[in-house]
Amino acid sequence: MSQYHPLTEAEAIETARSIQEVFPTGEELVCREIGDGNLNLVFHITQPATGRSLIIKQALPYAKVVGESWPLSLDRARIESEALVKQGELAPGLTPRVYKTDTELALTVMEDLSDHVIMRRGLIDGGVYPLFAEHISEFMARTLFFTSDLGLNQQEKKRLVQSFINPDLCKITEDLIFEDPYFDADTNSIEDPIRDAAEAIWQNEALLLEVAYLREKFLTRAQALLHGDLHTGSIFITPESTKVIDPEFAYFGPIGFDVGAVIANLLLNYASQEHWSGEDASRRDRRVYLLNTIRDIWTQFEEKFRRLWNEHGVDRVSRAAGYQDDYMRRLLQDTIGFAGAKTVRRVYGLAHVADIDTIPDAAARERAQRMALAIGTGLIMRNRQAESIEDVIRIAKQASGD
Ligand code: SR1
Ligand code: MG
Repeated sequence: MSQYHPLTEAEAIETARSIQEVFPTGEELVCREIGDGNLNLVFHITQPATGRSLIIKQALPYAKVVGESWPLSLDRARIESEALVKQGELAPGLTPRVYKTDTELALTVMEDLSDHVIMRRGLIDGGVYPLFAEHISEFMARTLFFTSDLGLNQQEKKRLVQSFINPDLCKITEDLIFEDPYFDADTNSIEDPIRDAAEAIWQNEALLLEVAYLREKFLTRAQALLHGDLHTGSIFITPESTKVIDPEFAYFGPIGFDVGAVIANLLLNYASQEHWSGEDASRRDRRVYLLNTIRDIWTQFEEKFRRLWNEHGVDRVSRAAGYQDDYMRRLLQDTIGFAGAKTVRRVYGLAHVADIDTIPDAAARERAQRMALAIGTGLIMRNRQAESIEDVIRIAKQASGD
């Protein structure tokens, strides 16, 4: 019979105490449940006498954001742990350390990153992260290249695909990103002032066709092991350090889905800069910073991915003249399309983003929502024609009038 049950705080402390490398001495441990995400419990265990600490993340058998009516497989905790370990091996220093995994209890015990901030919060507070583009491009280039057919033996890759079949969490994405925002679904959460913009999207046949193509890629293209939910809430950051967390949506999918997720969340923050009143110069400065970061991320990602391919490629056929250039062009196009879809869903689908939702002034919030929708739909419409990351910059500037 399954041992699974949600941990009490006392049990979380007992689990933490078994991690000798963090708590070698017996002083008192204190536990606080700090989970503010959509799906899981997160226990923060500290030892006040020594200042040592760790995190225990435990999956619940349902989506916390909705309740028990939305059951979810606990296998996602195994997938998350295995993805964290794999990504840590492929991109050293860019993930938290994993101390222990318990598949029965669906938990992962890991490094406490409380000296970092969640990047979404950091951006909302005006943080600047000069090394972010370098770090996240490194994380994506290495984790995605070395799990693709370009960087991993193809038989080995197929075995890995098997262990990362993640139907419940993929279904969340299929519904919440590619389906529900495109009709009047119950899951949508549309503020009244922008209902007309949502309705216009539902009527836009050309856009719906592009979304169908993007969804087909998400459903069928097992290109590499994705993080699967690489938004700024899945990144802990300081000006010097970047740590990618929460890969519970990991599965083999299209590479552009991860790269697009990062870009979309920077664009959502870009739109949220409407919160500044009047012609504040800070708004423009923040937007310049965000667009430069987006450009750097793509440029560095492309350069690193190509270098890995040229130095570590395992696939003879993929050396055919012209193939790499065409692959990278398609990857950019996918990135732009997925960035668009990920932007739209965060404005009026289930689970918005704090960047926009916390703008107190209703008129400024509406401007930000409309801008994010203009950017998102612009990217979706552009995706298969895109030539360069400058297309993203242009679409964002057009939407903001900057
Ligand atoms: C029901 S889960 C809602 C969203 O939270 C996660 O971060 C994913 O993005 C998911 O779509
Ligand atoms: Mg998450």
